[in-house]
Amino acid sequence: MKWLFFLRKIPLLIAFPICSGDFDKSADITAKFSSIKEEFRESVPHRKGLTHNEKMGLTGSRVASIDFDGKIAMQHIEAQTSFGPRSPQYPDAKFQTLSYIRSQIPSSMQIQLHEFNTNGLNGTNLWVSSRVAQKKSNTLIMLGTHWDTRSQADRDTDITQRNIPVLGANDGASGVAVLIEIAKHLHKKPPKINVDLIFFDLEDIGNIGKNAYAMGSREFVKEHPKYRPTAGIIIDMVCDKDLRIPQEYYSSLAAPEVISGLWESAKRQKANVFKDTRGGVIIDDHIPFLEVGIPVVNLIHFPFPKSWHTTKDTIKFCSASSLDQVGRVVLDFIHQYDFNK
Ligand code: 1BN
Ligand code: ZN
Repeated sequence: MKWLFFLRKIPLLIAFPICSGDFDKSADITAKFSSIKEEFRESVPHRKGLTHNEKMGLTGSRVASIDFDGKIAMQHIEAQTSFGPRSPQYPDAKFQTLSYIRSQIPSSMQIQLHEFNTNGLNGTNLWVSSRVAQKKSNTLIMLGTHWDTRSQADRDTDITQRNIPVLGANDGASGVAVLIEIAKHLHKKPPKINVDLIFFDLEDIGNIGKNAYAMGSREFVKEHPKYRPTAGIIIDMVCDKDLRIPQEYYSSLAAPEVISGLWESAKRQKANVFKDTRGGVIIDDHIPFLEVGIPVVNLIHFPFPKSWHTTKDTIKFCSASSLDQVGRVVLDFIHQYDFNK
């Protein structure tokens, strides 16, 4: 596919010079964890040659009432930001954040740490499996978000602030907050399909030094060549009071069925933060999956809010209602899958 070739060139096209960060202090935080040996997980074959409805297993008009609490999701943002920035130069905050996420995941779910080193940086992806339906369903949906934060507020209007790290209430903590609450919901109301939740590290260090965006998800895809979920959704920057989520460019092109399913869920859930318009070209954690043919959609606020990559990315601009809408739409999408499709 021609566009896939183009997609690989995008990081070069958007690259612009920014001072490199000081990552020499970055300690091996992941060494503090006992390394969990990764087990091979049964891969689910990617479904080809099916119609839109067959691929998505959508049944039409069943409207589930979805139990998702945006106010509790706000508390997860509060907790994460209380640890400080979660970028490579803050290993203690990173350790605390990983511990926090782990502590919030229901005990019925399995957790694996995927530790990696790329460009001289240590990273940890946290992989949660809620394979309740494992024996009954071949469908596996991957929900992902990044848990790291940007090491420099390089879009701050005040140039004296641009070396200060971003706190990442929206850009980092909001996606984690939604995934934690989704995990709790799935524990209480298990779906008929398998769901994985992956918290990616090192997403947000692109164009700082020689680093790229989405390094953690890229390492994950590279090191798990047999991991082939049916489809996936990446959630990023979803708490702003003026949240608007259009249909991200590459997601529309490469995962149109997932886009249609999500926007149908948005209609059912009356989630007006979802807009029926084409969004921007975003290099996020969905790209490494798209590159290997897995249809993954990026749900992201666009055009980016003013707080993006600035010192203003604090909980002050977040809203429980925005988190609530995103959580309900993703859960509606998951529960709409037909049994054993
Ligand atoms: C998302 C949040 N991203 C960074 N913070 C990805 C991105 C990459 C967005 C390039 C715009 C351009
Ligand atoms: Zn960012």
